[in-house]
Amino acid sequence: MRLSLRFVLPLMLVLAAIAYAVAPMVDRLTLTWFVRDLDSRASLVANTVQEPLQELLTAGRRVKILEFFNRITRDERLFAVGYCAAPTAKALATRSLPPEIQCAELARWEGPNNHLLPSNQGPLHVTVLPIAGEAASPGRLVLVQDMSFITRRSEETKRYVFYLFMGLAAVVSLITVVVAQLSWRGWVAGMRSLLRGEGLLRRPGSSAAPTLPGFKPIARDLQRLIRDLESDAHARDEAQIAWSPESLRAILRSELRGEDVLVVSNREPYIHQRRGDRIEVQRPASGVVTALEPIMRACSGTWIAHGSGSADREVVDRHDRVAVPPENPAYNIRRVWLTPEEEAGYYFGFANEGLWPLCHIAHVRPTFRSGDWAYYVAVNRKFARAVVDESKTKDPIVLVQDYHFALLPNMIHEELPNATVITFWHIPWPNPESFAICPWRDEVLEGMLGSSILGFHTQSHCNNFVDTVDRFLEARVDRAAFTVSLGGKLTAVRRYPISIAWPPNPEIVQTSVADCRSSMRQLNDLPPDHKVGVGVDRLDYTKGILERFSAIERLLELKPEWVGRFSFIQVAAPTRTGIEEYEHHEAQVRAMATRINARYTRRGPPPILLKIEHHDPREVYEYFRAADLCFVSSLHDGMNLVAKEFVAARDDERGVLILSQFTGAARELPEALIVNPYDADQCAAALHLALTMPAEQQRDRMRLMRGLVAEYNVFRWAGRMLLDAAAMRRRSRLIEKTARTDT
Ligand code: ADQ
Repeated sequence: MRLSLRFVLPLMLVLAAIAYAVAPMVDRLTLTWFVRDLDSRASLVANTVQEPLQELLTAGRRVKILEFFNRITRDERLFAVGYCAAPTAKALATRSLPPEIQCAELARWEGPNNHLLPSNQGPLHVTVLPIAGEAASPGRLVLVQDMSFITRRSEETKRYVFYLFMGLAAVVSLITVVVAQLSWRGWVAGMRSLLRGEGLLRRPGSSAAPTLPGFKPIARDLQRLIRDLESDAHARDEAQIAWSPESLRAILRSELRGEDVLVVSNREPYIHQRRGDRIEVQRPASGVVTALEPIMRACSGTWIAHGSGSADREVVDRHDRVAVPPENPAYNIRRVWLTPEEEAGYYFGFANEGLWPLCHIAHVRPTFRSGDWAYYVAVNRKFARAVVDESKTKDPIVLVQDYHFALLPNMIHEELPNATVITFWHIPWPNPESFAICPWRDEVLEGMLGSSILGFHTQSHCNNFVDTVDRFLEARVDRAAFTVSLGGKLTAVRRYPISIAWPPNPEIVQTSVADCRSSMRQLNDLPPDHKVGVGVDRLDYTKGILERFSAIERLLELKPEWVGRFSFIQVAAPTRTGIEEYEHHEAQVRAMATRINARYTRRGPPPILLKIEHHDPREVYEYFRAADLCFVSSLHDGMNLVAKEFVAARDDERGVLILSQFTGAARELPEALIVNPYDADQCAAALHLALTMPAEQQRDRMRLMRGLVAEYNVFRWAGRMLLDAAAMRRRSRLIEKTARTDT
């Protein structure tokens, strides 16, 4: 509209100016025509009156002549009539004859252009014509005609010309504006979809072929530019920030001030357990809680999670909320209650017997049951309702955690289309062939694509996901921008490698390395100079604990000098008990440790010390600090935080990390001894190398790894996702604003 006015007003002004210049020309032209008409009319009148006038003159009847003249001037346009017999005579004329017209001066009116006489009544037209009379020489007939009607007509003509030009201006403007609007709208629509990242290759909401091919080069250039600017900004921002809970909070305050932030995870950050007549608050040792809690504190957000503690129901209010941390409440947990059947189907069934083995290539068959799937759908729906209940605005930022909630992003998107859903998938994403066996593969993919940002630990997980979508869904995949567009919803697929808090909490590293070494050896009846390796895992088949034991056995076979001089302490937390596969795995782990120990116990301490129990983080860090090496042999692992925790624990810059090549961590920690856990000989060689590695080399490797973990800590992981979400929201608000001002 504004654009139209900007264009039409100048056009109208130009055309008005033209009309103003043209009108006098038209006026002069019409005046000439009118004068010519009056001349002809005068001749006509003269011819008509000639005969009767001559008769009256011959008869010398002056009074009759005057009556005759008065009669003919009744014609409203004939103003006056006179007759001059000679230049010296007095005019015989109607009273209306202007005094300027004297018989002696009639020559003045006889020239071709001398007919106009201005007067008070308006201009008059004077015609002088010869008439034969009683004298020898001809007299002169004077006809004076009223020209005021010409002035009136001239005014009308000018007005008409002006209106004509204005009408013309309006028509031209209208046509121009319609044409301009049509092409502008097309352009704006193109730019808008381009900025949304959809490019201009497709109509919104359709996966049809390109509609505006002319925009393709601009689209590509602009997208590239935006990407370059964004990655530059990332690199600059990230390099400049020392990531800590404080800097994360500060960034949130500046970038996401006043935003409504929600976290959804299966596990809650604080669990209330009943111990007799006391209620105890447990804080699960989880890197994710450590990373997300500063966000919750900064935004006073709400954390939605399954209420699984035995006293959880006792402490919530009537909205199922409880303020945490208990000692200094800063945010709320909203607890979602699940029936035992729901928990069995959604958590143990579809999530842990279906998706977990499906996404980990660990050669354990996934089990898919339609009953489990039904519970998975229902529980995701339950959490979606909780998200809607808890959001204070129509466009909250929702951080969805992990494979328990594959369907939740789209369910949120359906209810709150303006929400920014950031989904982080903590486990690997397999290749399309492996994923294809899931009977609800399309539903899972479509559910995840309700996210605005979908995060994985590594680029290869991102690639696998995009390949899977490309193979099975009618979605538009942009591999340059790494975005997927399904049904008009755009999802950015990004790599956000998770990490741990840095620096580690001083409480968990307060015992010196020397004290940790001696106390741990004493506790386990090991000699002071005994070499010790450590493994810390959930008792999960993906962690490669059996392969680790095989490598230890192989070491003892290949390098018998280590028998009785080296022991491996395996700390294994029971997990997902109740699932047959896990029970079977635990039995296998126990049996293998027993068998190997039986084989070598005769010559000193047992090679494997198996501790199947949960330890608190401080105890775990004491094992890390006491050990000579840490062995992470996962068969497939999204990241593996144990590797990073071992590095963080070694402020003495000693100790060697042996790390499976199938962990996300292996991409970030190349200074570890990288191994294939399926290759027992190679792993045995790595163990030997670690046990004999000079202190200097240990220090060099450890220093580099510690630098990386310090720089890419968990606050950076969370901060980067939120900065990306903030940028995305700014961009879409800008597009909305542009759309509003254009309509
Ligand atoms: P997990 O499979 O649980 O995590 P991991 O990353 O190693 O694997 O984290 C395990 C955590 O549990 C560590 O903090 C560790 O210290 C702790 N832990 C292990 N055994 C313990 C024990 N016996 N007692 C006490 N604590 C113990 C999933 C993915 C990973 C990904 C993380 C984070 O499978 O690939 O790195 O999420 O995204």
